Amino acid sequence: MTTASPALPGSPSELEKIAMGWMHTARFLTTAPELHHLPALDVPEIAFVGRSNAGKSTCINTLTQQHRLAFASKTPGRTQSINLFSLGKQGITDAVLADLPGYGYAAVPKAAKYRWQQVMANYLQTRRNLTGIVLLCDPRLGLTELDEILLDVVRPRVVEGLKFLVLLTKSDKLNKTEANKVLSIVRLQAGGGDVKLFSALKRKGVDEVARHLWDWAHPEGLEGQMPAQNQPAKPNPQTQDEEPEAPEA
Ligand SMILES: Nc1nc2c(ncn2[C@@H]2O[C@H](COP(=O)(O)OP(=O)(O)OP(=O)(O)O)[C@@H](O)[C@H]2O)c(=O)[nH]1
Ligand SMILES: [Mg+2]
Repeated sequence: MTTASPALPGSPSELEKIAMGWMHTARFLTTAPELHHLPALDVPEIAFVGRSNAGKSTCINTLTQQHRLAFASKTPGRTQSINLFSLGKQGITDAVLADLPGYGYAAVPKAAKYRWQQVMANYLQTRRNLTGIVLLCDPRLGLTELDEILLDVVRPRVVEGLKFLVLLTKSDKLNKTEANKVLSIVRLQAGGGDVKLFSALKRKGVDEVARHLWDWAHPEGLEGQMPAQNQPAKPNPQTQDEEPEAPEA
């Protein structure tokens, strides 16, 4: 393994750089207006959820360093389907990001609102490969009633190990005192879960969040990332009498 050179204060660490490179591999996979249109996948999936206009699509574009990957707009309700983006070097998908339509947009007709709430609750409760949820929240609104409902929906899965991160987006709109205040309030509301400040505009928290998501998708760490020629030789199964033993944790 290569030894990481010490990072200068404020500069991205070696792992953050790896995570940003990984994020940059993002490419469009598919769009699904309903749950049953989503392909069954066996790689970790990370969903971006939150109120309409919270900055989900912009956050994905910022993390992936691609301006037009996800549709972002001043008009709330811009994202109307579940959009999946593949991540992984050399065209090999090792994780997927999911950009979800936002909730809470007043101008959406009641029936459409209800339908979407059902689709989202279903997605969050049943998507088998869902590994982590990033809940984006405008810190000037804080966690709203609809966000609390979402927290209730996902709580049983979080208890079972689903990863969870709250991002306070548009933090460029707050001064330091306001930011610290909302950070501690939302930390309490989120029951001690991870809460971070984020700004697409000022690029605040970008490297750190990329690293966080990389960790979610690569629980085996850098060791699992070694190129094949550096890994210990695998026994040829055709020359084995028995099943190979599971690698040690
Ligand atoms: N100042 C500032 N504006 C932001 C930031 N992130 C997003 N925005 C703006 O917020 C608006 C909504 O952003 P989107 O990314 O489309 O929001 P969304 O959550 O995907 O919205 P829906 O698709 O409607 O659910 C756009 O005008 C963005 O430019 C940020 O960090 N700072
Ligand atoms: Mg969007």
